[in-house]
Amino acid sequence: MSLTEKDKAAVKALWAKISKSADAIGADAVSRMLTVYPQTKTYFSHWKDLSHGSAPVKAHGKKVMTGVAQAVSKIDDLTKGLLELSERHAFQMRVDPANFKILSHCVLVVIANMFPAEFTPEAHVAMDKFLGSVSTALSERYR
Ligand code: HNI
Repeated sequence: MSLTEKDKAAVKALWAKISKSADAIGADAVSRMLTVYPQTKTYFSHWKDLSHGSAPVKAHGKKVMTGVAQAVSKIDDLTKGLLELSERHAFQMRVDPANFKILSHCVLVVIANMFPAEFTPEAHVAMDKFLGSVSTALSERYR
């Protein structure tokens, strides 16, 4: 499902309100992913501590949200904008692309929780579609 101009505007408007908390959103989302879908831990076996609030979880949450910020800035062409990141996940990290949807869902849940007032139905549908498009773009290099 491609993003309409209205969706893009809604994503940018929501991002403007929540991006100052990006690190916290990322840390919580990664932590939830590892807890609820423990199979995702296989990619992070090189970390010393995978528990909630640990330094590597926080650092990784920050990294992931840098990727989301990049996606917001490249929202008009996500496939091209995220090509290099897709390449790294495909060939270096070798992440099963099914996991992109899992983490995206965790990000959505965290935003809904942290920003109930900003997470309007319009923002919700736009963000859901956006994260779906980000997952598709990250899967580009796997094909
Ligand atoms: Ni992901 C590194 C962005 C989903 C496993 N990831 C990064 C980096 C960014 C990033 C940015 C740092 C750049 C680099 O190292 O080249 N990752 C994103 C985004 C999503 C995502 C935007 C989805 C929304 N990554 C996932 C998922 C997994 C994942 C779902 C596995 C379950 N990522 C990794 C791993 C690394 C990584 C592993 C290297 C981290 C490290 O500590 O070495």
